[in-house]
Amino acid sequence: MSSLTDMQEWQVLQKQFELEADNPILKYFESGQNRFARWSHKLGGLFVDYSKHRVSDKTMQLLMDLAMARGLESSRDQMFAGNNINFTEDRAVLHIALRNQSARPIRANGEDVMPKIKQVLQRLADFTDKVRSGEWKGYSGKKITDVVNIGIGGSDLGPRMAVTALRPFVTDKLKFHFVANVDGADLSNTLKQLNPQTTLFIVESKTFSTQETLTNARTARAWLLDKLKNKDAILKHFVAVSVNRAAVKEFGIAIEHMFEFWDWVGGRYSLWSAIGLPIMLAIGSARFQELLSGAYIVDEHFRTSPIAESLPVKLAMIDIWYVNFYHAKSRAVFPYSYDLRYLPHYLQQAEMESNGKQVTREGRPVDYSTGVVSWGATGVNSQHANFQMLHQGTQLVPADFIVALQSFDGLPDHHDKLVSNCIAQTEALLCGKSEQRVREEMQRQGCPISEIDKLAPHRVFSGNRPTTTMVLDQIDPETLGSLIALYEHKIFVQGIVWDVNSFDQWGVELGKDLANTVLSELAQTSSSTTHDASTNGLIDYYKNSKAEAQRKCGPD
Ligand code: G6Q
Repeated sequence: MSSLTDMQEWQVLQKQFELEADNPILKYFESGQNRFARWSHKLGGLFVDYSKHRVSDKTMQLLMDLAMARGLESSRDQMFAGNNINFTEDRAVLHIALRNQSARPIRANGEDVMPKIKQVLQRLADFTDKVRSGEWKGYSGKKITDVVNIGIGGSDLGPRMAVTALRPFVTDKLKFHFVANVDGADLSNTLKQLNPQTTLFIVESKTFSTQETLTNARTARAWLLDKLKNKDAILKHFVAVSVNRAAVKEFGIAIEHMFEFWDWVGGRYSLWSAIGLPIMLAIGSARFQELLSGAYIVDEHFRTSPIAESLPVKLAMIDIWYVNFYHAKSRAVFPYSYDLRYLPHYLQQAEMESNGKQVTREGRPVDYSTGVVSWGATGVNSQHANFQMLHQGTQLVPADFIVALQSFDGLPDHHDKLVSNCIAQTEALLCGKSEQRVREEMQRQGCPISEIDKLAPHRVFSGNRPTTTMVLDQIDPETLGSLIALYEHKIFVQGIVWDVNSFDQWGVELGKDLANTVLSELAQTSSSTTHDASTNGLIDYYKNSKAEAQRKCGPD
């Protein structure tokens, strides 16, 4: 047994599970319990209802006992104090410093990081003002009309999600494009839409060594030089965001056009840093500040609240209840918002890359699940696609439903329908539909008994399927900042309970190494022999097919 499953608090929870696993959630709503009021929380522009869960008051208390026993308070304090909690990379984890709105210094390796954060923020704001006002001109003297972000993973998903989510706040003077995939289709399709004289490329890469990003950036640079015929054009059309000054310089981007961030900002936690430049260009520096302020509201709640009153802790522990006791294999998020359509992708990276780990912080294999498959898509589209399995499938899939009180589109009829669908789905998942009710309905519709017998079982919904509903005042920078920070801290709490390092990503690094190894072999004419038989076979199959195609197309 591991130190987690060996703990008394864990074993008490296991017994509690045996007692309560099949309890209907509806029982917790019985009169006098006031559960909706007690199991919901208003934090900044977020209202979170976590009452529709298979968690009793007693279970919640035991989950909190476990969180306390895992030393959550001191781990949280260590993060805020700038200790090197990402110990496999010997780094602090300070995305919280990027949105610190107080005068409180935050130190990494003894140095207060706040002055340099403010300095870079000011440079970003100055640059943003110049581009948005048209003062920043392209090489031929024209204003910028299109911004292309070239980056992948943490250097893509955050800006892409936020620029899309904040559509009503985005300037109509600039069009935003995001290129991530090394598949040439991504870049070439984007380039087709662009005028080189009015395009600004932002190359975002923490390391500035990522194959996909550098390949896209080099091709974009070649395209620009081909069109504008002068290498000085790069100065006006390329800026970089990175921690790696030398590589940026070598690429040919002037250091004064590089915006810095630091090794204590993890890629998937970086949208608050200079990686947020596309967001700032889109919504302006004042609105970007609101995004940071929104996150700060949640940071302060997490930093100062007692564990038992902390919203991210509660949400984290509810998930742990499903993952480790019900053995749920996935969790889902359904934004009832077209603008939030990239949120499930963003959260998928945040959750799966942070906690998809197989050893404890001491390096011992875990004997419990450390995460789930995180997935999702927009409501209502999901209702017409994957919700069938949520309602009647055999897997337990706890789900977050996200919706806003206000829409910006001036179509109230649409918005009421959107909201009603969201609420109705959580009700249906909770309440289900019994066989008796199905039969009564069919009888009222005049169905013959033979048909009722045949069809009733297919129309039954077992219900008791858990959901959290998050109602945003509106999808604005501040509320989005709060929402993302809430998920970030939830992920942090889970990492502490599971005893994993949530802030490294050796699985991603592996892909980066392997890609270059295979690539070098694709250029060789001899057969591959250094891999397993399947990998050798695939490499040879590709090389031989490509050679054959070239022979056919070549001069005859
Ligand atoms: C995020 C990961 C990963 C990373 C990308 C891009 O936490 O580390 O998604 O962001 O691999 O890396 P670069 O920014 O270094 O290009």
